[in-house]
Amino acid sequence: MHQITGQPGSLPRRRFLQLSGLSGIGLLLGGCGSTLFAEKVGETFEPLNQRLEILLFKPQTPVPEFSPSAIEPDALLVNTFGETPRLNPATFRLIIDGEVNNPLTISMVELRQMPLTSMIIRHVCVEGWAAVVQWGGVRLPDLMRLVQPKNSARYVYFESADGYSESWDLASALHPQTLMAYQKNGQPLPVENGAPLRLASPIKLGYKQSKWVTRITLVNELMPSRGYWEDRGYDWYAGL
Ligand SMILES: Nc1nc2c(c(=O)[nH]1)N[C@H]1C(S)=C(S)[C@@H](COP(=O)(O)O)O[C@H]1N2
Ligand SMILES: [Mo]
Repeated sequence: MHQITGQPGSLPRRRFLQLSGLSGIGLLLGGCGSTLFAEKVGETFEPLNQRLEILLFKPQTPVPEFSPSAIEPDALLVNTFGETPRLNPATFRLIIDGEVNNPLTISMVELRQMPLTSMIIRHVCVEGWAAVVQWGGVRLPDLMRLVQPKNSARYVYFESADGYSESWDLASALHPQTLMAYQKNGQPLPVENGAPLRLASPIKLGYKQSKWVTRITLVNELMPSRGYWEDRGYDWYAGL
């Protein structure tokens, strides 16, 4: 996994400095109580409780990655339980809410301004196939630092535009290789693979990797529904 240096492009200088603060430089400007993304960035380094500090800052064991020559472009089979939703990336907003101090609504433009992480990992589906894939996107722990999970947060729900849902333990959501991906094999994420935004992580089975994620909700207890396949008898933790 490696972080690609942010591309300031046409961003105003102040904005770029705010966003680059996410990677730890700390050139941050204060927030003022709005739920807009721009106002939240400055609150990134508020102190968290110790358990969350450990999860966020003590590196969890990274999964070894593959070299670019190992990518298997044709091996990733599209696996969708129903209709493929077609979301407009220009109006798309990801909501992050629940047991957090700073609920957030964030656009694709803003997500692309955050540090881009690229990784080459193996995707494993329980139906008996696997594929080495490159994913590019925003680390979920970076988004978690923005929303500031409360002490009470234990689990994370992912809601998808096709009606799919998943729940994860907080530690797995905070793993450094858990991404909200918008690129696949160096290209924009195709719609059938979850555009504009999907989960990608080397530590969970394929059915945990929700596509078309529209909402991330932190909770203190699992709800009766723990996920689309889990409700049909599949393992909840589903670790690799
Ligand atoms: N929203 C949504 N996400 C989903 C699914 C789905 O049906 N809907 N299928 C899951 C399963 S079983 C797998 S193996 C992967 C497949 O991802 P791909 O279609 O990009 O290969 O997506 C997962 N995420
Ligand atoms: Mo799967």
